[in-house]
Amino acid sequence: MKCVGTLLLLGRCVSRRSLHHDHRHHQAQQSAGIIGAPFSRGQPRAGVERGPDLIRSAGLVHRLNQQGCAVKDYGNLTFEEVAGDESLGLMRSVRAVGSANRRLSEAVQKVKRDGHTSVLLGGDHSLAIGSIHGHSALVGNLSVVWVDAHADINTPLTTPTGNIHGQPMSYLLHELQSKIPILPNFSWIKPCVSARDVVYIGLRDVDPGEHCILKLLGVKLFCMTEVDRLGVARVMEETCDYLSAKQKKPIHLSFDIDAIDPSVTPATGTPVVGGLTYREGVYVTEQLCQTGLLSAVDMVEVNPLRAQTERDVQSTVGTAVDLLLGCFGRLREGNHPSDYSLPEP
Ligand SMILES: [Mn+2]
Repeated sequence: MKCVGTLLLLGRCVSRRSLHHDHRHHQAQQSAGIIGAPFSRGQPRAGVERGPDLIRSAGLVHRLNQQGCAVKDYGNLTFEEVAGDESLGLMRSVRAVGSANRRLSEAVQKVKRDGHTSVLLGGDHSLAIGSIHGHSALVGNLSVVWVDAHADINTPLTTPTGNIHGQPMSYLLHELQSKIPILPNFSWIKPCVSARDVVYIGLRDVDPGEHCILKLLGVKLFCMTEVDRLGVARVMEETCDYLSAKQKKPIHLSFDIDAIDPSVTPATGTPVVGGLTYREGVYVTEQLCQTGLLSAVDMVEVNPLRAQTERDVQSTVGTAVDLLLGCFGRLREGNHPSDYSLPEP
């Protein structure tokens, strides 16, 4: 709902703003449960399995602690080789993707059971299957905010590439269940998200089958055209209004680093020009944090082997860290602990 028109609406906006303020304090006390998933079989480019350790070595845990956020690092998951994982038509590594995500789903369930906001460090975006499945298994119905250059909603039958990192949403949506063929190691996946509970931000490279699905299901989306037209502030206002219009559900943020413009985050497998700026990306995380509903975050597709220079890697990883800090209450105006006492001379 927009902040224009009647006094009634104005009153709503004021009260929502004061809610936001309360949530800042609440959110700063949320704890992060970090899971590393060094997994790359959802796409063909090596290197994305290095994401979790790179993001950690850029100081993620220390910096979260510094801003008053408790952290438990659950370490990296291990994924064994899956024997006899032959291609099924175009589809590659189906069994490996299925079993890795099953393991991830169980790990996310454990993190949620322990009371943390789950943080998945990928790995490629096929991991959203296990991350969202596990999150939903513990908290029930949830909203998904998918920030990505791509919609990742191809079915195994519409995919032009066979890469499962371009398909995770199709396995998760109730509405697409009848379009998904039986796949080995995928039978444990139960659709757990409704199309009306999904918001896309940053789209600019959408395949024909994906576009058909998005229109057919009426999925809420802010492609780069909408970001240009409305500005990121209104995009986030409309996103938060849309998600809280019905019942307020826990939010799952699935952030593909390729949503950000490749001039800032070039170290990724499928860069697309014309993306979100660093500031727009950080703004998205700040606003989602302030809803007080952020319950799980994925940060995926950081691939150092796709960079030209060490500086490219640092810019990409540093941006991933800053986006995660934004999810946990970092404000660009500055932060201070509630028990901070000014020194007296
Ligand atoms: Mn993606």
